[in-house]
Amino acid sequence: MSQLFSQSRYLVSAYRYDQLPEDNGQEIAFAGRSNAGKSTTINALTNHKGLAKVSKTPGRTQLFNCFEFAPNQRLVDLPGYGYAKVPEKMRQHWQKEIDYYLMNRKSLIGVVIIMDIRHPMKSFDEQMIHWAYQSGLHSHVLLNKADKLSRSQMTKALHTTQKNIATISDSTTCQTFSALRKEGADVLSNTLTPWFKSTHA
Ligand SMILES: Nc1nc2c(ncn2[C@@H]2O[C@H](COP(=O)(O)OP(=O)(O)OP(=O)(O)O)[C@@H](O)[C@H]2O)c(=O)[nH]1
Ligand SMILES: [Mg+2]
Repeated sequence: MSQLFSQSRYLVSAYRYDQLPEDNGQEIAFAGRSNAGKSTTINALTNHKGLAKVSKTPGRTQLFNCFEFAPNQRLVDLPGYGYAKVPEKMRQHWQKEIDYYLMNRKSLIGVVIIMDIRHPMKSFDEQMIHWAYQSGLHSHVLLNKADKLSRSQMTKALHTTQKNIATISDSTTCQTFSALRKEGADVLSNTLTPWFKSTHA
């Protein structure tokens, strides 16, 4: 497994786009519905339990949380989308900030889209894949919480999702994953490492 992400450290949390680190270097964003496991995935990838805050309460990540694993190379944990219980004002705020971030962030080179394997390809997920493809960004889908399914259900979900993705994008990759058990962390790490152009790729 690539060790690229194991030196990650917490950098900053931003409530607004203009509080993010300077827009240089390269970064990838972790996007997905609230509670899909974005923060747990960052912890599995970096092998740092507790680096990104995990909660049983959906809507927990209400900031852009930035982690740096090498000079000017970052992982960004985005607030979850689509959680109805988040107050309307907060939802609007985040919709606006995330949209602005996705449209304007020059250092953004790719997105990891995290879905609950039991409920994949919701409307926002599809939009994110479509947008990444159109924008020429790298994109990788994680079917997370695979530990909740049997092997055959898991394989079926993977094939169905791959077929659905192919109707939107021919460059988006997809894998099954369990952030909780770190199953698939090596595949994830090996997929993301070549996205970063540098001496360690
Ligand atoms: N069974 C199982 N549970 C998981 C897995 N990954 C995350 N969880 C659980 O799902 C819940 C949400 O995980 P988070 O990582 O906080 O999810 P998030 O997408 O960051 O959520 P927000 O920050 O609210 O958008 C927690 O209770 C995790 O322990 C997994 O692979 N398997
Ligand atoms: Mg989170």
